[in-house]
Amino acid sequence: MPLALLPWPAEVETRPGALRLDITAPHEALPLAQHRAVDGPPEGYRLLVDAHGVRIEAADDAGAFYARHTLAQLVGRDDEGFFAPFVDIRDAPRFAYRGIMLDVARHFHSVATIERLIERAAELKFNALHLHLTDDQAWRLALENHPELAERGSSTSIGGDPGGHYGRDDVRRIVAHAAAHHMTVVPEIDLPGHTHAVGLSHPEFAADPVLTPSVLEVVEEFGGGIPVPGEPYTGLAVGFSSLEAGAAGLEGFLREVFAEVAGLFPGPYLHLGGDEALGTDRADYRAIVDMAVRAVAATGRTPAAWHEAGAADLPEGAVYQYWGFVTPSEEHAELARRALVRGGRFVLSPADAIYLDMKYDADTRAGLAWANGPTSVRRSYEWDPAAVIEVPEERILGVEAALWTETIADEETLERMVFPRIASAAEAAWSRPLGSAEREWESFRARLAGLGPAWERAGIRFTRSPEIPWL
Ligand code: TNX
Repeated sequence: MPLALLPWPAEVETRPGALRLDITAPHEALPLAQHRAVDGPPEGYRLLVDAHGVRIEAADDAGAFYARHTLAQLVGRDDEGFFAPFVDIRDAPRFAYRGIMLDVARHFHSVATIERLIERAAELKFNALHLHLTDDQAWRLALENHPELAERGSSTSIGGDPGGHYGRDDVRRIVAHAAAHHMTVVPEIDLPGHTHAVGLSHPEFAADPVLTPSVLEVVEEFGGGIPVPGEPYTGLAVGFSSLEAGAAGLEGFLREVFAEVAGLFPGPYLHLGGDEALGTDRADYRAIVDMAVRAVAATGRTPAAWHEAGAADLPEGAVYQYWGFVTPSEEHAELARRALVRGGRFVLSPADAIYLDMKYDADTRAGLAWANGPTSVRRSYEWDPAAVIEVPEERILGVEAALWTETIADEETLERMVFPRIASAAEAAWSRPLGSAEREWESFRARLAGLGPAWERAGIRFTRSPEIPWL
């Protein structure tokens, strides 16, 4: 019998026969499993289904959690009711970091939407939620030591859509919900570019907008007007804003911000952005990123940044998130090399594969296409994390799919962009390298089709891409 397992486990042995389950819905299979703690790899598990019942062995709670989700995916139904096929599965992730990023700055998304995203990503064995909390269009995090940032900086979204921000209780809810699903939250405060919204309450820290030809081109194509200091920006140009490296008090401000962010988010990483700072000169870029790195160091956390921060001086062990293409341009390859020499670790988010805001095809209503788009499900799947930039596999911390929300204002659109391509990222992050046994396109598209009914039952409005033989 074909198994719709996703991501595909390390070892699967099927046997003839099935265990009848006395349940009325597939997810009820979850509590039925017994869990025994054993030695083994972090987040790994063994799932045994035979005539005696279901047995789960795992080294930690996350492993047992993933075993139960694998079991839920195995459950089938026939005339006599629900059953689980006899299997012996041994499984553990290829990479320790398996992330999904949500941009809540370009469009605000509610706590309830974020909670549902956490639940659905966790089912696919993701363990990190990266929240892009600040950008030119908004500052979405209410801070006690700097309430003015969110008060003045979160009133709108792109296109003048409704704004919003997260208070302390919202953050606590998100962090707790993530933890209950074995996910950590990585907060991002983006700098030195993407900071127009900071200038709404702190004009003293904001450099004048730099209106490069590419900025003006985006204004021409998408509207939204030219950014005006002191006024909320509702267009989708990037690269025009910058913090002012020489501004008095900037370093102290960044320390206060990162200190409070660290208090709100207990995870190991603080993301300081560093991307697309096209309006910041190189010396200023390094100076400001250095300040942010010192601010993060003071919290005891590990700095994470987009890979352009290879041009700055991040400490050994810092995490660089690579967003270039699967085949890097020389410029991006060089930045990655510099990060490697500095002892960096990498999270791979190749934009032409797993930027979930790229259109699927020319007919996709929402989405952008700049990253070699449109991006078919097949293209989102057929790449391997170890074959993108030249780094040894042990320096690859993991993989992260990113959902930018310039064109994504509501939860239905979010779901249509995230599902099904999130499944491609799940396999890149968890399963063995591309080309091994089931980690290839034909197997994937059949298994993905098998997951469709479960997504439907869960009310997920996924894109029924014609590349997948949906049931
Ligand atoms: C690039 S690549 C961005 C974002 C945009 C996104 C849209 C990178 C780190 N930044 O600012 O939202 O493209 O696809």
